[in-house]
Amino acid sequence: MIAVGDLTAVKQALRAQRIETPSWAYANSGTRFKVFPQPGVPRTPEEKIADAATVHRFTGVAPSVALHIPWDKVDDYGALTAFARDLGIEIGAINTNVFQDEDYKLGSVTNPDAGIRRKATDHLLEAISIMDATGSRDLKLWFSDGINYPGQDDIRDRQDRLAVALKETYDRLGDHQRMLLEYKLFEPAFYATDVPDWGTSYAHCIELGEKATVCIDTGHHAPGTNIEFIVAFLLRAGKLGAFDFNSRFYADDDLMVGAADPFQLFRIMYEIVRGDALDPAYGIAFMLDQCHNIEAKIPAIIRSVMNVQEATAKALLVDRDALRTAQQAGDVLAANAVLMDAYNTDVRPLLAELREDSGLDPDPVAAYHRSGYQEKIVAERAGGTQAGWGA
Ligand code: PSV
Ligand code: MN
Ligand code: MN
Repeated sequence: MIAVGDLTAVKQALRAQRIETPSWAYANSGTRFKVFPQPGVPRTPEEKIADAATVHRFTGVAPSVALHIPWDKVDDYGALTAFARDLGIEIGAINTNVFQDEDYKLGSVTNPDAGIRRKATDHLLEAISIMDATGSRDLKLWFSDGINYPGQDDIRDRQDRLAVALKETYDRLGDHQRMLLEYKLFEPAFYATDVPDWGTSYAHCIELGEKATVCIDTGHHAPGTNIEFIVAFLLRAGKLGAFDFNSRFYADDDLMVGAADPFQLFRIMYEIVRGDALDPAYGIAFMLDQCHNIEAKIPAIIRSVMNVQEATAKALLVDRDALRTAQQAGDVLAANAVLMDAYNTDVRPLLAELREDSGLDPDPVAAYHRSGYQEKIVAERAGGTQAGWGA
């Protein structure tokens, strides 16, 4: 059982929690086989921002939206920022795209062709100029770079090329800007990816300096990888900068966070709580990186935000004193039981109460369905755009 005094701190932490939603999750998406268009999806960056603001309106904890360049390219980023602010949200991380151009067939910043490397690096620099206009703190880098066949290119030279591009980009960052380096085991490269794992990302970030940190996308690991270990390690090293949350059953499935393995999400959030890293002031960006190919998008994103909140609430309910005592005593079963007690607590009433205290509907998905927003966007928007993949 949880003492009432503890609950006050739990509620306070949950109230302060922030989750960023991605612009591309609001747009049409699919697999390499088929994109199933949905009525009412956004046609412009402004409409994606409006949907993100709607998610924030019903959840109260999603006050920023990540953009993806060039999918969200506009002429005036200052105006776009003002537009977002008028709707009550901020523009968050700027995601770069050096994977959808013919030139990048053999890689972007690791391409053997210096001219193509220049073009890719220039795109990263351009993204920082966009950050200057939007006031964004984070530049998020994901590289599809890699090779498909042994011998195709020199693995070590590619690391050198990567380091050069990262350094030039890092040096362009302003005082209050950061670089998030995301890793991914495979896909689209199937033999050797240039940033395949947290260790590679970590090593480059160490070389670059304190403004470079690792982004953990929960879908980017080999099956069975202990992600909470990575979280604990990077927190200890001061190098965890962000999460891209999503769920996977097989590969980079981009399903709703907490859908495939809510227990894993709880274990991750426990390490965050253990590291006192939940508060936005600590500096970790908790972002979603998902695609809603067959389910309704806005309700799925609201649900995802709620799933993160539920895992977080359970993590906050872990009796850390009891856990420490059991661990120190070497009482394996008692220690495990402390964790499981928290995980098995139904936190939905607590979160419902918290929402009501903040003037929100206790059931954000139901409130969204009642709001008429979906009907409005279906009526107003004809021919929504595609997120970018799966064309
Ligand atoms: C591709 O795997 C990817 O899903 C990465 O996770 C990026 O974060 C995302 O696309 C947006 O570029
Ligand atoms: Mn990602
Ligand atoms: Mn991904």
